[in-house]
Amino acid sequence: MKKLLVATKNQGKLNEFVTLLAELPYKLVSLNTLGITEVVEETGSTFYENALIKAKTYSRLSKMDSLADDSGLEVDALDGRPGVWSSRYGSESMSDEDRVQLLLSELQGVPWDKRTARFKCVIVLATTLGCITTVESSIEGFIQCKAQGSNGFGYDPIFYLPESDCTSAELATRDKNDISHRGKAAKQLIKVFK
Ligand code: ITT
Repeated sequence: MKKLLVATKNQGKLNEFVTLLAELPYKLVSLNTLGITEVVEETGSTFYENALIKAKTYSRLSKMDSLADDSGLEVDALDGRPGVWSSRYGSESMSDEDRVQLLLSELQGVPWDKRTARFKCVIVLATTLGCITTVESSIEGFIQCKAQGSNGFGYDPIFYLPESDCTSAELATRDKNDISHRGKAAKQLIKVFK
């Protein structure tokens, strides 16, 4: 079976990709499995640029077809922040929980109708032959005032989904994958493979 590197250091993303791409006729391998520890600097100013940097660099390092995801949360009341800085929001040493609290403090006093936000995800697939494929998607929601739920990762506990009437951390993995930015982008990628 052909191998495909899912090039992420984020365990939450990796877990989601393993489920999302299960139907592909590829054996998915992770950076950990390959012992690749290089940290790729995300110097781009868009999700696409960063996903491209990660996919190309890890494909070169692994000599394998590789996919990378660059994603994040855009909050309208913060002019789109943290955006591409979502995993580096605050300081690099902060935990997901610390970042959630920082975001909540920045939004203190912002009324519900102004707490609109979206998760965006760009996935780039870079093959060893230099072929680049890009898919992207997003999901709209609101930043609620306190964290709820323990599934998922990152900002899931404060991302309220009106159609589900709960946060994305309260959704079962399968339900999050059905509607999430990453889930919808991954479905497009599967179509490309087919
Ligand atoms: P890799 O670059 O190694 O893939 P990363 O976590 O640094 O890992 P990004 O630069 O793409 O990845 O940052 C994505 C951040 O956006 C992630 O760390 C979360 O804070 C947030 N995020 C993205 N998708 C999310 C999701 O489905 N649920 C919650 N938070 C998410």
